[in-house]
Amino acid sequence: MIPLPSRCGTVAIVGRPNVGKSTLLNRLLGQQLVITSHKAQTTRHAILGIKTRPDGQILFVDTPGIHRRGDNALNRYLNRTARAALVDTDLALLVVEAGRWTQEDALALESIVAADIRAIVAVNKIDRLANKTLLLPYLQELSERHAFMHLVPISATKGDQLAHLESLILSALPEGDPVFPPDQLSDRPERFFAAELVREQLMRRYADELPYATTVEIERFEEEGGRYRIHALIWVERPSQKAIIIGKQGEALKACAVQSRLKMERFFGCPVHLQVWVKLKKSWASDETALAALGYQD
Ligand SMILES: Nc1nc2c(ncn2[C@@H]2O[C@H](COP(=O)(O)OP(=O)(O)O)[C@@H](O)[C@H]2O)c(=O)[nH]1
Ligand SMILES: [Mg+2]
Repeated sequence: MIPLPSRCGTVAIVGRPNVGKSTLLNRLLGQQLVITSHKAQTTRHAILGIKTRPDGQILFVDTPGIHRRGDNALNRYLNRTARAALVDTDLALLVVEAGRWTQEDALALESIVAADIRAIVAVNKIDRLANKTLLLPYLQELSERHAFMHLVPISATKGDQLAHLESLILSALPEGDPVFPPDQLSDRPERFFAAELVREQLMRRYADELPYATTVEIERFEEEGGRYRIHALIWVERPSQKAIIIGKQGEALKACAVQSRLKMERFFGCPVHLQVWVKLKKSWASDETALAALGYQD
Protein backbone atom coordinates (compact mmCIF):
# COMPACT_ATOMS: atom_id res chain seq x y z
CA MET A 1 0.00 0.00 0.00
CA ILE A 2 1.22 3.49 -0.81
CA PRO A 3 1.33 5.50 2.44
CA LEU A 4 -0.86 8.59 2.55
CA PRO A 5 1.04 11.87 2.33
CA SER A 6 1.29 13.72 5.63
CA ARG A 7 -0.88 16.84 5.86
CA CYS A 8 -0.48 19.84 8.12
CA GLY A 9 -2.25 23.18 8.33
CA THR A 10 -4.24 25.66 10.38
CA VAL A 11 -8.00 25.66 10.95
CA ALA A 12 -9.70 28.66 12.54
CA ILE A 13 -12.79 27.62 14.50
CA VAL A 14 -15.20 30.55 14.25
CA GLY A 15 -18.85 31.25 14.92
CA ARG A 16 -21.15 33.28 17.12
CA PRO A 17 -20.84 33.00 20.91
CA ASN A 18 -22.05 29.82 22.64
CA VAL A 19 -22.42 27.50 19.64
CA GLY A 20 -19.90 25.05 21.14
CA LYS A 21 -16.59 25.96 19.46
CA SER A 22 -14.48 25.35 22.56
CA THR A 23 -16.37 22.21 23.55
CA LEU A 24 -15.72 20.88 20.05
CA LEU A 25 -11.99 21.65 20.22
CA ASN A 26 -11.64 19.87 23.59
CA ARG A 27 -13.52 16.87 22.27
CA LEU A 28 -11.34 16.68 19.15
CA LEU A 29 -8.19 16.91 21.28
CA GLY A 30 -9.52 14.25 23.65
CA GLN A 31 -8.92 16.40 26.73
CA GLN A 32 -9.82 19.79 28.12
CA LEU A 33 -7.49 22.46 26.80
CA VAL A 34 -9.80 25.47 26.56
CA ILE A 35 -12.47 26.62 28.98
CA THR A 36 -16.20 26.36 28.31
CA SER A 37 -19.43 27.50 29.95
CA HIS A 38 -23.07 28.04 29.15
CA LYS A 39 -22.39 31.79 29.05
CA ALA A 40 -21.54 33.65 25.85
CA GLN A 41 -18.02 35.10 25.46
CA THR A 42 -16.25 32.55 27.64
CA THR A 43 -13.33 32.41 25.20
CA ARG A 44 -11.36 35.66 25.09
CA HIS A 45 -8.24 34.74 23.15
CA ALA A 46 -7.22 32.91 20.01
CA ILE A 47 -5.85 29.64 21.39
CA LEU A 48 -3.90 27.05 19.43
CA GLY A 49 -4.86 23.40 19.97
CA ILE A 50 -2.65 20.85 18.22
CA LYS A 51 -4.05 17.50 17.06
CA THR A 52 -1.40 15.05 15.94
CA ARG A 53 -2.48 12.00 13.97
CA PRO A 54 -0.47 9.28 12.18
CA ASP A 55 -1.39 10.97 8.87
CA GLY A 56 -0.73 14.58 9.83
CA GLN A 57 -1.21 17.46 12.21
CA ILE A 58 -4.19 19.79 12.52
CA LEU A 59 -3.46 23.18 14.07
CA PHE A 60 -6.83 24.31 15.40
CA VAL A 61 -7.29 27.89 16.55
CA ASP A 62 -10.20 28.41 18.93
CA THR A 63 -11.54 31.97 18.86
CA PRO A 64 -13.92 34.27 20.74
CA GLY A 65 -17.47 34.33 19.39
CA ILE A 66 -18.18 36.94 16.73
CA HIS A 67 -20.91 39.14 18.18
CA ARG A 68 -22.70 42.43 17.76
CA ARG A 69 -21.74 44.16 21.01
CA GLY A 70 -19.10 46.76 20.34
CA ASP A 71 -19.84 48.62 23.54
CA ASN A 72 -16.50 48.38 25.28
CA ALA A 73 -12.85 47.85 24.46
CA LEU A 74 -12.95 44.19 25.51
CA ASN A 75 -15.86 43.36 23.19
CA ARG A 76 -14.12 45.07 20.29
CA TYR A 77 -10.94 43.14 21.12
CA LEU A 78 -12.89 39.84 21.02
CA ASN A 79 -14.26 40.48 17.53
CA ARG A 80 -10.88 41.67 16.29
CA THR A 81 -9.21 38.53 17.65
CA ALA A 82 -11.73 36.21 15.99
CA ARG A 83 -11.40 37.95 12.63
CA ALA A 84 -7.59 38.06 12.81
CA ALA A 85 -7.56 34.26 13.20
CA LEU A 86 -9.02 34.02 9.69
CA VAL A 87 -6.01 35.75 8.15
CA ASP A 88 -3.38 33.35 6.81
CA THR A 89 -5.27 30.25 7.83
CA ASP A 90 -5.69 27.23 5.56
CA LEU A 91 -9.30 26.58 6.44
CA ALA A 92 -12.22 27.98 8.44
CA LEU A 93 -14.46 25.73 10.49
CA LEU A 94 -17.71 27.62 10.99
CA VAL A 95 -19.69 26.25 13.92
CA VAL A 96 -23.44 26.87 13.99
CA GLU A 97 -26.28 25.49 16.11
CA ALA A 98 -28.65 23.07 14.39
CA GLY A 99 -31.93 24.77 13.50
CA ARG A 100 -30.77 28.29 14.34
CA TRP A 101 -29.44 31.12 12.21
CA THR A 102 -29.04 34.57 13.75
CA GLN A 103 -27.55 37.90 12.69
CA GLU A 104 -24.40 36.95 14.56
CA ASP A 105 -24.08 33.71 12.55
CA ALA A 106 -24.35 35.90 9.46
CA LEU A 107 -21.56 38.16 10.82
CA ALA A 108 -19.32 35.13 11.35
CA LEU A 109 -20.00 33.92 7.80
CA GLU A 110 -19.30 37.43 6.45
CA SER A 111 -15.86 37.35 8.09
CA ILE A 112 -15.10 34.08 6.31
CA VAL A 113 -16.24 35.53 2.99
CA ALA A 114 -14.19 38.69 3.60
CA ALA A 115 -11.10 36.60 4.38
CA ASP A 116 -11.74 34.63 1.18
CA ILE A 117 -10.91 31.21 2.61
CA ARG A 118 -12.41 27.78 2.19
CA ALA A 119 -14.80 26.70 4.88
CA ILE A 120 -16.39 23.62 6.37
CA VAL A 121 -19.52 24.14 8.46
CA ALA A 122 -20.14 22.02 11.57
CA VAL A 123 -23.81 21.98 12.51
CA ASN A 124 -23.53 21.38 16.25
CA LYS A 125 -25.92 20.36 19.03
CA ILE A 126 -27.91 17.96 16.86
CA ASP A 127 -28.67 16.09 20.10
CA ARG A 128 -30.85 19.06 21.06
CA LEU A 129 -32.91 19.05 17.90
CA ALA A 130 -36.30 17.73 18.99
CA ASN A 131 -37.58 17.29 15.47
CA LYS A 132 -34.89 15.60 13.34
CA THR A 133 -36.81 16.19 10.14
CA LEU A 134 -35.88 19.88 10.46
CA LEU A 135 -32.21 19.08 9.91
CA LEU A 136 -32.45 18.49 6.18
CA PRO A 137 -34.13 21.80 5.29
CA TYR A 138 -31.69 23.56 7.63
CA LEU A 139 -28.70 22.01 5.81
CA GLN A 140 -30.31 22.98 2.52
CA GLU A 141 -30.60 26.62 3.65
CA LEU A 142 -26.98 26.63 4.80
CA SER A 143 -25.77 25.30 1.49
CA GLU A 144 -27.60 28.16 -0.22
CA ARG A 145 -25.94 30.75 2.02
CA HIS A 146 -22.40 29.78 1.08
CA ALA A 147 -20.41 27.29 -0.99
CA PHE A 148 -19.09 25.33 2.01
CA MET A 149 -16.72 22.45 1.19
CA HIS A 150 -18.73 20.21 3.54
CA LEU A 151 -21.72 20.49 5.86
CA VAL A 152 -21.36 18.14 8.82
CA PRO A 153 -24.05 17.67 11.49
CA ILE A 154 -22.34 16.90 14.83
CA SER A 155 -22.79 16.78 18.56
CA ALA A 156 -19.68 18.06 20.33
CA THR A 157 -20.90 16.88 23.73
CA LYS A 158 -21.96 13.40 22.56
CA GLY A 159 -19.09 12.98 20.10
CA ASP A 160 -21.37 12.25 17.13
CA GLN A 161 -19.70 12.49 13.70
CA LEU A 162 -16.51 14.01 15.10
CA ALA A 163 -14.15 11.42 13.58
CA HIS A 164 -15.80 12.05 10.20
CA LEU A 165 -15.48 15.83 10.63
CA GLU A 166 -11.81 15.49 11.58
CA SER A 167 -10.97 13.41 8.49
CA LEU A 168 -12.71 15.93 6.24
CA ILE A 169 -10.70 18.72 7.86
CA LEU A 170 -7.40 16.88 7.46
CA SER A 171 -8.09 16.09 3.79
CA ALA A 172 -8.66 19.81 3.17
CA LEU A 173 -5.23 20.76 4.52
CA PRO A 174 -2.07 21.09 2.41
CA GLU A 175 0.52 18.33 2.29
CA GLY A 176 3.32 18.89 4.75
CA ASP A 177 5.17 17.50 7.73
CA PRO A 178 4.08 18.19 11.31
CA VAL A 179 5.45 21.45 12.68
CA PHE A 180 5.08 20.64 16.40
CA PRO A 181 6.33 17.62 18.38
CA PRO A 182 3.59 14.95 18.66
CA ASP A 183 3.07 15.43 22.41
CA GLN A 184 2.62 19.22 22.24
CA LEU A 185 -0.97 20.41 22.73
CA SER A 186 -0.65 24.20 22.52
CA ASP A 187 1.89 27.01 22.28
CA ARG A 188 0.63 28.94 25.31
CA PRO A 189 2.59 28.83 28.57
CA GLU A 190 1.17 26.92 31.56
CA ARG A 191 0.42 30.15 33.45
CA PHE A 192 -2.01 31.18 30.70
CA PHE A 193 -4.05 28.01 31.28
CA ALA A 194 -3.87 28.55 35.06
CA ALA A 195 -5.55 31.97 34.61
CA GLU A 196 -8.12 30.46 32.24
CA LEU A 197 -9.10 27.77 34.74
CA VAL A 198 -9.85 30.40 37.39
CA ARG A 199 -11.82 32.39 34.81
CA GLU A 200 -13.78 29.25 33.91
CA GLN A 201 -15.04 29.04 37.49
CA LEU A 202 -16.00 32.73 37.40
CA MET A 203 -17.97 32.17 34.18
CA ARG A 204 -19.67 29.09 35.58
CA ARG A 205 -20.42 30.19 39.15
CA TYR A 206 -21.54 33.80 39.00
CA ALA A 207 -24.79 35.00 37.50
CA ASP A 208 -25.67 37.59 34.89
CA GLU A 209 -23.12 40.18 33.81
CA LEU A 210 -20.72 39.74 36.72
CA PRO A 211 -18.20 37.43 34.97
CA TYR A 212 -17.86 39.95 32.14
CA ALA A 213 -16.48 42.47 34.63
CA THR A 214 -13.74 40.06 35.70
CA THR A 215 -10.38 38.99 34.38
CA VAL A 216 -7.63 36.90 35.93
CA GLU A 217 -3.94 37.60 36.17
CA ILE A 218 -1.34 35.13 37.42
CA GLU A 219 0.98 37.05 39.68
CA ARG A 220 3.18 34.16 40.70
CA PHE A 221 3.76 30.76 39.10
CA GLU A 222 6.52 28.64 40.57
CA GLU A 223 7.49 25.02 40.77
CA GLU A 224 8.72 23.80 44.15
CA GLY A 225 9.56 20.18 44.82
CA GLY A 226 7.14 18.68 42.28
CA ARG A 227 4.22 21.01 43.05
CA TYR A 228 3.09 24.30 41.58
CA ARG A 229 2.63 27.39 43.73
CA ILE A 230 0.22 29.73 41.94
CA HIS A 231 -1.02 33.17 43.01
CA ALA A 232 -3.98 34.45 40.99
CA LEU A 233 -5.56 37.91 41.03
CA ILE A 234 -9.18 38.33 40.01
CA TRP A 235 -9.69 41.88 38.74
CA VAL A 236 -13.14 43.44 39.01
CA GLU A 237 -14.45 46.86 38.05
CA ARG A 238 -16.50 47.83 41.12
CA PRO A 239 -16.41 47.24 44.92
CA SER A 240 -19.90 45.65 44.82
CA GLN A 241 -18.56 43.01 42.38
CA LYS A 242 -15.68 42.24 44.71
CA ALA A 243 -18.14 41.61 47.55
CA ILE A 244 -20.23 39.20 45.46
CA ILE A 245 -17.21 37.24 44.27
CA ILE A 246 -15.91 36.84 47.82
CA GLY A 247 -19.34 36.01 49.24
CA LYS A 248 -20.43 35.65 52.87
CA GLN A 249 -17.40 34.83 55.02
CA GLY A 250 -15.43 34.25 51.84
CA GLU A 251 -17.36 31.06 51.05
CA ALA A 252 -17.98 31.80 47.35
CA LEU A 253 -14.36 32.63 46.63
CA LYS A 254 -13.19 29.61 48.57
CA ALA A 255 -15.38 27.25 46.53
CA CYS A 256 -14.18 28.92 43.33
CA ALA A 257 -10.53 28.48 44.36
CA VAL A 258 -10.97 24.83 45.37
CA GLN A 259 -12.57 23.90 42.05
CA SER A 260 -9.95 25.89 40.08
CA ARG A 261 -7.18 24.08 41.96
CA LEU A 262 -8.67 20.63 41.28
CA LYS A 263 -8.90 21.39 37.56
CA MET A 264 -5.33 22.75 37.55
CA GLU A 265 -4.06 19.58 39.21
CA ARG A 266 -5.69 17.50 36.50
CA PHE A 267 -4.37 19.79 33.77
CA PHE A 268 -0.79 20.05 35.04
CA GLY A 269 -0.62 16.50 36.45
CA CYS A 270 0.87 17.62 39.78
CA PRO A 271 -0.29 19.01 43.14
CA VAL A 272 -1.08 22.74 43.11
CA HIS A 273 -1.04 25.25 45.94
CA LEU A 274 -3.37 28.04 44.78
CA GLN A 275 -4.06 31.39 46.39
CA VAL A 276 -6.60 33.79 44.95
CA TRP A 277 -7.19 37.48 45.69
CA VAL A 278 -9.88 39.81 44.35
CA LYS A 279 -8.74 43.30 43.38
CA LEU A 280 -10.30 46.43 41.99
CA LYS A 281 -9.26 48.09 38.72
CA LYS A 282 -11.86 50.64 37.69
CA SER A 283 -13.26 50.14 34.15
CA TRP A 284 -10.48 47.78 33.08
CA ALA A 285 -12.68 46.36 30.28
CA SER A 286 -13.27 49.80 28.75
CA ASP A 287 -9.70 51.00 28.81
CA GLU A 288 -7.35 49.94 25.99
CA THR A 289 -4.22 50.43 28.09
CA ALA A 290 -5.53 48.45 31.05
CA LEU A 291 -6.66 45.70 28.68
CA ALA A 292 -3.25 45.38 27.05
CA ALA A 293 -1.59 45.25 30.49
CA LEU A 294 -3.94 42.39 31.44
CA GLY A 295 -2.93 40.25 28.47
CA TYR A 296 -5.51 41.33 25.87
CA GLN A 297 -3.02 42.28 23.19
CA ASP A 298 -3.28 41.99 19.42
N1 LIG B 1 -26.61 19.93 23.95
C1 LIG B 1 -25.40 20.29 23.52
N2 LIG B 1 -24.75 21.30 24.13
C2 LIG B 1 -23.53 21.64 23.66
C3 LIG B 1 -22.92 20.98 22.56
N3 LIG B 1 -21.72 21.57 22.34
C4 LIG B 1 -21.59 22.55 23.27
N4 LIG B 1 -22.67 22.61 24.07
C5 LIG B 1 -22.91 23.52 25.20
O1 LIG B 1 -22.98 24.86 24.71
C6 LIG B 1 -22.43 25.78 25.67
C7 LIG B 1 -21.39 26.66 25.05
O2 LIG B 1 -20.26 25.87 24.75
P1 LIG B 1 -18.83 26.53 24.43
O3 LIG B 1 -17.97 25.45 23.90
O4 LIG B 1 -18.31 27.30 25.61
O5 LIG B 1 -19.25 27.54 23.25
P2 LIG B 1 -18.37 28.62 22.45
O6 LIG B 1 -18.73 29.94 23.04
O7 LIG B 1 -18.82 28.52 21.03
O8 LIG B 1 -16.93 28.25 22.62
C8 LIG B 1 -21.90 24.93 26.83
O9 LIG B 1 -22.88 24.91 27.85
C9 LIG B 1 -21.75 23.55 26.18
O10 LIG B 1 -21.87 22.49 27.11
C10 LIG B 1 -23.63 19.89 21.95
O11 LIG B 1 -23.18 19.24 21.02
N5 LIG B 1 -24.87 19.60 22.47
MG1 LIG C 1 -15.40 29.33 23.39
